[in-house]
Amino acid sequence: MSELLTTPAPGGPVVEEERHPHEPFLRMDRIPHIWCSTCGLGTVLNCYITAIQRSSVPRADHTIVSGIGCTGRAAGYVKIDSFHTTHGRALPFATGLKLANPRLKVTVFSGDGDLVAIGGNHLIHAARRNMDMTVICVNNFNYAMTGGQFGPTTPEGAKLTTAPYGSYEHPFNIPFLVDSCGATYVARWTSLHVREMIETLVEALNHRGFSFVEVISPCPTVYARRNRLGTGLDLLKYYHDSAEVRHGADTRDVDISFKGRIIVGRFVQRCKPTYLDTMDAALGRSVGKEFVCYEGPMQASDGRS
Ligand SMILES: Cc1ncc(C[n+]2csc(CCOP(=O)(O)OP(=O)(O)O)c2C)c(N)n1
Ligand code: SF4
Ligand SMILES: [Mg+2]
Repeated sequence: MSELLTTPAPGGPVVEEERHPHEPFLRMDRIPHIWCSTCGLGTVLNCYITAIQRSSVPRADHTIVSGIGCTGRAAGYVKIDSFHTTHGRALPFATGLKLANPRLKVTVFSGDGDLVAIGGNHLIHAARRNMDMTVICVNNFNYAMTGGQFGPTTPEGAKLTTAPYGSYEHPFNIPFLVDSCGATYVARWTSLHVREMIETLVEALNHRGFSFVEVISPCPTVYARRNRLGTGLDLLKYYHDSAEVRHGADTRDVDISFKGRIIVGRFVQRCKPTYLDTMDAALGRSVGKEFVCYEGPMQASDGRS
């Protein structure tokens, strides 16, 4: 809901200015944004900003790191400490940030190409380490910003500029990938599932360890046009008709096929020492005394300790 501000102009009439409640969290000097009409990215950003406010982490401790791409633009729009890094390198940058200042809540907000293709190596190792950070991966099934090349998340049979007859590669099932590598919180929603996505993002932000949220999101300009899937609204209708909520689903069963059903929900939530926990313990053993660079109880986001 918007907010009406009344500004008395000196000696003149009272001017009414309409402000969006998220304005304090946006770099208004960067607006209007570059995203196309009915692209899902605005919705995901909106959910993230709401989740920041509902999380238990103070605003000053939130940081956002993005790679390059349409999704990567998010870091430039949020008014918290933000870093727009090189393509595929958001995760190592975020890791360095967390190690330099363990108090920060570091969130990587980036695209499927950035995180799973060029940055795939960094993704598996961040998950393996249970690195203390949250990753929001916006999966639009293609490299959108560069004109729609296919990649490792493109469903088999989907057409893109570099796959004019349809991709014939097996795509990654991203939740299974990060789960099998060691992620301790894994969820998936579509950009239609606003309420659920916000709840999940709050949980992910409060979680200690590597939390990963995949958001399936419309790219009407490139992916949908190439595949004649209609407008952004048509894609939301498809999500509505094809999404099946299955909390706790075995991640091996959540593959996405072209025009197929989409299993969504919170799949994994487990408690395991994080990278900083194991680093503290190892350094403590080396120097012969307790070494704590990050204070706080060992706790999963569902409150289990
Ligand atoms: C090292 C490097 N390689 C390639 C590029 C070109 N490039 C820019 S954005 C992009 C794809 C982004 O895809 P994705 O991460 O899925 O984001 P989307 O645009 O789909 O949101 C590529 C290949 C680059 N900028 N830097
Ligand atoms: S090209 Fe696709 S992902 Fe990029 S802003 Fe446009 S609709 Fe969104
Ligand atoms: Mg993409």
